[in-house]
Amino acid sequence: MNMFQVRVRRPRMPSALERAGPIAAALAVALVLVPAASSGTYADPAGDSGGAGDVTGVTVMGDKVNGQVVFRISGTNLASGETNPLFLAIDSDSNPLTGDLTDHGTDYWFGVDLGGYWFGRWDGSRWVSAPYSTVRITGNTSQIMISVNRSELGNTSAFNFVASTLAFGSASGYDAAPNDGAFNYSYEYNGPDIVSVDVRTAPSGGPKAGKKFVVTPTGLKLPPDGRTSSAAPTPESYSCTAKLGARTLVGRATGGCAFSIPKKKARGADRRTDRQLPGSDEERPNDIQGRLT
Ligand SMILES: [Ca+2]
Ligand SMILES: [Ca+2]
Repeated sequence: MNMFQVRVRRPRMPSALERAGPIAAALAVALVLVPAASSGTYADPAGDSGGAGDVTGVTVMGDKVNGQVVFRISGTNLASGETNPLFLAIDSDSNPLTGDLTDHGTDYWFGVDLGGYWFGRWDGSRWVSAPYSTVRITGNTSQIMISVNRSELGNTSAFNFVASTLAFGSASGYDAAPNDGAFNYSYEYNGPDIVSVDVRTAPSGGPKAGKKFVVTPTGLKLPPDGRTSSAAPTPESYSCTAKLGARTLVGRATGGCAFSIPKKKARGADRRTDRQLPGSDEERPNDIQGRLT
């Protein structure tokens, strides 16, 4: 699973929450997000490809120890002929401003058709053949599997990618997964590398004794992927756990993210308790800090 802890901790809370008093100081909320593309599984709609192969999903599995990564691209009519190829574009440095700037900053590129495949890399000014000693491509028209080691992908640890199809000749059509921007995959997290998350709370000023306190994630920030939409992606689902001091609060409503704050301050509630929460490993690099707005 690809889950991300968002610990809304006092040290980074905005001033409004800092002024909210001892309850805010003692409350530690952990938010677990399941982003759009959890567990390395990425979806694309069916029926949006015209006469081209229709990509409906990509599953990515990377071994962060040996570096092999496997893309399992599912759909219909995939790579079914020389006029209906399948492409996998990889922006190996998750940077749309390096590589082929006309194509999401793609640095490596697979083209697969019925007869074989081509694997290329951007050499700074043009596409050239890439070393392929670790590449294996197998499958059929409903699933194509592309396996490659990161040693032949610029030793990437996280990358953007797009799976696409293009039919030309008698049939015509095109499909891109995703429709806008690119998917992101991190070996470390077996899914997208979430940079941060925006969180809304009610009341906006922070928890108050005797009142309900609700946490809602409003948008995920992922590495830049060249998307044109300004709307932030949202998690597919999320859940919350909360402690007030040493006391666990029972959450209700969506994701269990609505908490009834007791009227009296819990004994032993202080910031140290927050830091002693199980799993609150403050050194984890991908910890996400909720931004309370
Ligand atoms: Ca599709
Ligand atoms: Ca790039």
